[in-house]
Amino acid sequence: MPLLPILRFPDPRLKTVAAPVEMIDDSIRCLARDMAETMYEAPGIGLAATQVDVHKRVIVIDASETRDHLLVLINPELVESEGVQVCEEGCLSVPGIYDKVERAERVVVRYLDPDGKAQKISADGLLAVCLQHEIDHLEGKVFVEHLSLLKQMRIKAKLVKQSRITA
Ligand code: K1U
Ligand code: ZN
Repeated sequence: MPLLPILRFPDPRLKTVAAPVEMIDDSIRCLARDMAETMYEAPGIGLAATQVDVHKRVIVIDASETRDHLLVLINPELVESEGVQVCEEGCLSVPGIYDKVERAERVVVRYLDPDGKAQKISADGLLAVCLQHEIDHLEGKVFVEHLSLLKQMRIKAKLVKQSRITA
C-alpha cells in the first residue's frame, strides 16, 4: 500500500474545507487504509485526509500506547464538549513545531465507521485533543492558528526557509 505525501504548512491547500463523504465505498476504505499506514509510518497519532490533499471528511487516529487501536472516522461531528485542558500539540504538516493549545477536556464525536455504521465516541485527555485537532484540519485549520500571530509568523518563516533549503 502506498504511503501518501503529507502537505506542509503554510501550503494553502491545508486551508480547504473538506466535503462530507456521500457514499462509503472501497475508494474511501482504501483511502483510510493508506492514511493509517502513512500515520503509523510518520509516526503520528492522527491524520486528516486534508493533510494528504484529499478534501473529504475522513480522519484516522491511534492515540493508544500499544499502537493497535485504530479509529477510522468518516464525517466526524463534534456533538458535545466540556471543560478545558492545555496540551502540547504537534502536527505532521508542521514538522518540528510543538506548542501548548487550549482545547475542550471531554468531547463526544459522532461519525460513520468504514462499514457506514453510525458510531459515537466519548473521549478525554490526549484522544479528545487529537479528535479536535483532526476535525480542525477538515475545517481547513492548522493547530498553529490557535497560537499568537507573532508565533504564527515565526513558524511560517521558519518552515518557508526550510522548504527553500530542501527544494
Ligand atoms: O494531525 C497530525 O498532524 C497528527 C498529529 C496529531 C496530534 C499530536 C499531538 C496532539 C494533538 C494531535 C501528530 O501525531 S504529531 C506527532 C505526535 O504527536 C506523536 C508521534 C508519535 C507518537 C506520539 C505522538
Ligand atoms: Zn495536524
